[in-house]
Amino acid sequence: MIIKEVIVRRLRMKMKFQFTTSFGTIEDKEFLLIEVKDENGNNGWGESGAFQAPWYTEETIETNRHMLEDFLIPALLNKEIEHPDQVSEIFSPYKRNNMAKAAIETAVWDLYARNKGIPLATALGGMNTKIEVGVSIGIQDSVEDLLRVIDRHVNEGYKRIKVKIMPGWDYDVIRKIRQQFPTVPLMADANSAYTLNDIPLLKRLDEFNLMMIEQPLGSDDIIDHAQLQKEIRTPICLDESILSYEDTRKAIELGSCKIINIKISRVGGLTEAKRIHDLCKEHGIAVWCGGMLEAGVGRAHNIALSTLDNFILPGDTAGSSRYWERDIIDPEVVVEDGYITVPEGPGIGYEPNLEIIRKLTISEKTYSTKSGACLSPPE
Ligand code: OSB
Ligand code: MG
Repeated sequence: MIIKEVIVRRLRMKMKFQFTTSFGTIEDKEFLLIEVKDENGNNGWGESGAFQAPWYTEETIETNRHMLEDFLIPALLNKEIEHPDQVSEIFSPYKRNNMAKAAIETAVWDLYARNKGIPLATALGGMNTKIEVGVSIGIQDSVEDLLRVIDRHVNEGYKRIKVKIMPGWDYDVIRKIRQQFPTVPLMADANSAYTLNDIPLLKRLDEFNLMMIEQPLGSDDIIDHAQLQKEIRTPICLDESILSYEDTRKAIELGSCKIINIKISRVGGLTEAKRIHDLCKEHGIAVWCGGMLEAGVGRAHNIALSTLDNFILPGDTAGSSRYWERDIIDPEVVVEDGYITVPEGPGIGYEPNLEIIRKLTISEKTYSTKSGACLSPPE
């Protein structure tokens, strides 16, 4: 296939709740939606995980737009592509900017699977027909509020509860959760809020039988995490500090974690996500699929990836109705008894709803060879 046209849309979507983490609060969601079209007019869809501010990684919607417009789209347009694995090759001269890369690489994967008439999950080598999901719950105004939100999600059937923690919202909060929910599969995500000075506190969390603690230390660290893992029984899961296969290899070698949260956007696309998955499997490191509060297209990619066999822990890919009044895909993502049934249609298996997408679009730009809007990439 040959990519002849790329449409970059910026959408604004109202979230049903504010999402507070140790790094800040996300209210309404803005993100880039990418549509690629091939020489036959067939299309594929991708979504960027970048937020408005660089508080999870260094990327933002604007840095993504810049990377896409000035480098990634020009590098891709008019190239003959036999397999989506080639896209990360084509992008390799450009350093990092993983979310910008993933947004368009995932769209090419969708297009490829649609053209083959197979589900994206199948194109990736995934076999699971349903995936187990949990829910990630932000910091609330009070512990009582948090307990109510947890109760609601446990009753909805979610298979594990993840709560965000930060200094001042940690030990006592988890203790109260455990009092009310002694056996619920529970984990905590610190988004980098602690340092090695907090080892005594992090050790005390061992008494709550958490499934894991996610990214307790520096967002770029794998050294201190290795030291911490020696001191605590709770398995460490890395999120922010794993940006590539190479990061994964080093973290495993150092013993920095026992579990990895794979996010397609953070690692630069599905090809890299799959490589990380395979390496973890080889080393007995369990993985699960993280989330970026995605709308339907990004959510659909997460579901397809989660069908690979080492995704043995519940992911953060909750149902559409948890986030949105109305998602941008048909059908919406439905969670039943803690499971999502993997769609069987071609590509991501959900249809982006153009009428809804148009209503949410705040800007849109089309790139094609004809428009001449692109700088040429280095040869
Ligand atoms: O650390 O996993 C995280 C959302 C935004 C940025 C970082 C994270 C998260 C989540 C939400 O935990 C997961 C989701 O429901 O999509
Ligand atoms: Mg996290």
